[in-house]
Amino acid sequence: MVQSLEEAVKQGIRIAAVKCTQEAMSIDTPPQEILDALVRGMDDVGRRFKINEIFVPEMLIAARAMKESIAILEPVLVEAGIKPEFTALIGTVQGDLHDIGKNLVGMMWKGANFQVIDLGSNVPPAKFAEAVLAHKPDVVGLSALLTTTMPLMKDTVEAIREKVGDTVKIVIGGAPVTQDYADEIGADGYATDAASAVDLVRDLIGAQTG
Ligand code: B1M
Repeated sequence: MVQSLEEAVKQGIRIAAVKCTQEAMSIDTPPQEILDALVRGMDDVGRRFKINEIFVPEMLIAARAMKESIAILEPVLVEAGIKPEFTALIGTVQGDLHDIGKNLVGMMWKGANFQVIDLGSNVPPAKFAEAVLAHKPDVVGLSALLTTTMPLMKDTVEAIREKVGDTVKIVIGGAPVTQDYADEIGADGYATDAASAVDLVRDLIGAQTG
């Protein structure tokens, strides 16, 4: 059953994913096993996205299948005391309204079983810093799509470091952003796309969620 579930997520077949989740639950499959199948499915989606075998629409469709399955599974996960081990905070920096890439990164992180707190777009540095203090995430993701808003990434990194120093990993991404820029502003990492953002964060925080 969990194999069919994994396949349904890989193919982005929402109805099949939901049905498989319900069936797996009805025969008392351990919730962790069901969750692992969902994560494996999304991992495969990320892998194929990175090699341009699939594109943004397919990834969105697979993420939706995963999301609906998780929604059904959630009460059982809660009951079993299974919760994501890692928390990620994400947002698009101040002045920037582009959120499609940021949303994709958030979805892939959720697919990797991180708890994701999404601050939205046009997020001022101080708001990021306050949210880091409040939620104590393992990682913060900053997205920017405009050359004019890239400098806000630097301000945001500084605002976060001022509050919590190096205790949180900060990763950045977005079309105009580069690894050199990440190094320049003292971010811990840069990812070119949403699937690579999963690998990057797993490496940085040593998460064995895959
Ligand atoms: Co805007 N826009 N836009 N826009 N827009 C661009 C970015 C632009 C390249 C178009 C162009 O001129 N060719 C250009 C930027 C030029 C520049 O700065 N170099 C531009 C401009 C100029 C503007 C306005 C200034 C236009 C104007 O009003 N004069 C304005 C600015 C508004 C603002 O933000 N303050 C504006 C507005 C808009 C819309 C609101 C209309 C809309 C955004 C809707 C929304 O997001 N809700 C929009 C759109 C859709 C685009 C384009 C067409 C598409 C962006 C997108 O969503 N791509 C874009 C041109 C283009 O890219 N073809 C453009 C798909 C998305 C999946 O890719 O976001 O790159 P992307 O995310 C990727 C990676 O970058 C990475 O992963 C994702 C894929 O896996 N990634 C991360 C992203 N964030 C990451 C974070 C990570 C890791 C990886 O770690 C945390």
